[in-house]
Amino acid sequence: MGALPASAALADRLALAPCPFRVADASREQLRAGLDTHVLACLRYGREPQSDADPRSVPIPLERLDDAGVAELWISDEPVQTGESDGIRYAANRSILFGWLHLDEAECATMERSVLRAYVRIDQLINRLGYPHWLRAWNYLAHINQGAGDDERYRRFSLGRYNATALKSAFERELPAATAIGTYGEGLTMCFLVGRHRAQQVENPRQVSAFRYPRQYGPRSPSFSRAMLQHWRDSSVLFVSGTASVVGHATLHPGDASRQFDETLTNVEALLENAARLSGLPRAGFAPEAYKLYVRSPEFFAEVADAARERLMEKGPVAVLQGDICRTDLALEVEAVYRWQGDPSAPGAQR
Ligand code: 3EB
Repeated sequence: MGALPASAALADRLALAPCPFRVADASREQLRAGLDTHVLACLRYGREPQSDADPRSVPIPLERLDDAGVAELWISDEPVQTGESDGIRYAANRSILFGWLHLDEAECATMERSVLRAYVRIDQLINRLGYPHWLRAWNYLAHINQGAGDDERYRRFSLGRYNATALKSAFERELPAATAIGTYGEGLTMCFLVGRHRAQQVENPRQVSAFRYPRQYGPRSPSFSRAMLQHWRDSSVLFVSGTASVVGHATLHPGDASRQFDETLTNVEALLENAARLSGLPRAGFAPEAYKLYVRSPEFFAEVADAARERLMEKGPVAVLQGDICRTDLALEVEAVYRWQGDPSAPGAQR
């Protein structure tokens, strides 16, 4: 899978639409007036996040440990159309759709079946509306580590998700970038971003693909890609999955948040380099547009705060959220949206 010659890649890019969204942090004041017509999604954080009737407003019960914004906005380049169908709320522009649904605790009692049905419902909706390609999924599951062995809620979630994705042909290449994090709330909130065009899967050479994890992590492997890369006319976007201190398939540095943080950023860098190699886009042109740092406890955040400030917060917006990571030996996890806009000084750059 070599990169296209630069001239062909440029010609292909000119045939694409401009990127139809950006990600931004929102303050409480910005949200008071209600959501603008261009907002695709508003992810509201907090121990008891506000919820309202707007289908784009998604309460995520995770405490925010930094003192920046209270919500993450996905902003469309044109007014969006909203809807609700089969319990799924969504907003779309001409090329992407953001949607979400909530399963309550009663539905989580039959997790495998409820998650399978939720994914099938989502697939039916996005196929009907014409946005069949998965880019990104977020799964916020209360009590994610509850239950022993294969009865753990996270493993039961993974089994339901696998059963849904394995229904599709060539499914391993179509898996979205994903996050699975434990919350203080109840039930499971699933958010997703899908598009009209297929994105490119990017795996991490330092890590076994999650969809190939061995049996010891559960009866079925977690169905997600390490990252997905989508090209637009003016820029390319790399959706980076939840990334932690996992090398090969093993957790490294259990109990040491600081070394886990270093290992995690090494993983993100390896992923970016692989995205650059696969696409032919110079690494130097990729810049972080939005970052999240999930930490299991405020104590772990205190251990990495200086490093996080220097290595992440000085380079772009970062939300720090307290939540449980899906393996109990992981202290933290990051996720990111990177945008490639070209770097005129880099060799091989096209713009
Ligand atoms: C890992 O590398 C860490 O099950 O959707 C990260 C991102 C992790 C997504 C998921 C799990 C998921 O395996 C855990």
